[in-house]
Amino acid sequence: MRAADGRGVVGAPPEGAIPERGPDAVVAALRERVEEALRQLLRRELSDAPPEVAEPIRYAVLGSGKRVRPLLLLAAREAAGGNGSRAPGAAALACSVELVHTYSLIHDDLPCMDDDVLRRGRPTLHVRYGSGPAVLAGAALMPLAARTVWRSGEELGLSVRDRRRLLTTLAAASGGSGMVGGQLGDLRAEGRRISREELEEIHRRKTAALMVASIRMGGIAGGADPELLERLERLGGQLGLAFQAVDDILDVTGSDRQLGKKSGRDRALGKATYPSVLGLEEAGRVSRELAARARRELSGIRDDRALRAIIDYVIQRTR
Ligand code: GRG
Repeated sequence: MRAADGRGVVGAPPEGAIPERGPDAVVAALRERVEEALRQLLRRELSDAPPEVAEPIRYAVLGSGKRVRPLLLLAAREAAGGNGSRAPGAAALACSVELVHTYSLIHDDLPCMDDDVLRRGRPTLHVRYGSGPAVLAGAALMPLAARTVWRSGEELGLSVRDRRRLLTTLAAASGGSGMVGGQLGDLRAEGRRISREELEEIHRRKTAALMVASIRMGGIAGGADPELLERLERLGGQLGLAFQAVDDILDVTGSDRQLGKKSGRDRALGKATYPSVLGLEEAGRVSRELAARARRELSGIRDDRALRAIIDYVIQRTR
């Protein structure tokens, strides 16, 4: 908001700050920034890539994802005092975690993994373009994510040390001790009865690790001190599990149309899920408890509006 003479209006929020509105509007406004940044990023970064790779990447990345991980990064950056999600580089940095997430979905859907045919309301990438292009598109997204972290960190004016911290955070969460390790645990647990502890260990790696990394990266980019970073990471860990619990519940209760992917797949594949381990009702109670624990971590955070809105969104979502 600007006065006619171009000066800021007295009392108006700083330029780029998340507007003062209800939780849904806060999430929607942040998501719009992420969508625009993703379009811009792919326009720039894929201009030289062969169309056989560029087109599948665009198809996968620009599908109708919920963008929860980049939203978390932007919200955590604001919580740490970063100056507005419109700051040059902020939304681009947030895109980096969405690129990693998209790669994981592409590979997760492959016939050699979960063999899924529907994703984000459309045929999965290998169904649309074939398994070869899907593997290549997924593989290309990882280095693109790393490059995006480095470039956007530079744009944000972050030190080389902080940019390295961002990169190592993302790499650790995506690799064998994070998402890939969780995927292995998930595949190994198929058709087996496991305990809640074992289930949560899988989900901590498979799903929560990238959410924790997103939040930590936002904190680093916003200049969070070690204490705040730890609090943000604890919040991310609880929220990541809550997110997965809701995901598992929706797989039982939702329709293909509502979810944009085939429902009932977890049961068909014999996956270990919150409802299969705890029952549907208890899974619902646990998801709310996890979200409540995530909310409790907000107590030491001054600007918690966006994080609070995302927690509410994650637990109330219907897709
Ligand atoms: C190297 C072969 C190979 C595999 C990589 C595939 C993989 C490792 C890991 C996959 C783990 C995975 C898919 C985790 C995500 C779990 C999850 C809840 C996904 C759904 O996320 P949403 O609901 O999806 O945020 P949208 O479509 O909204 O972005």
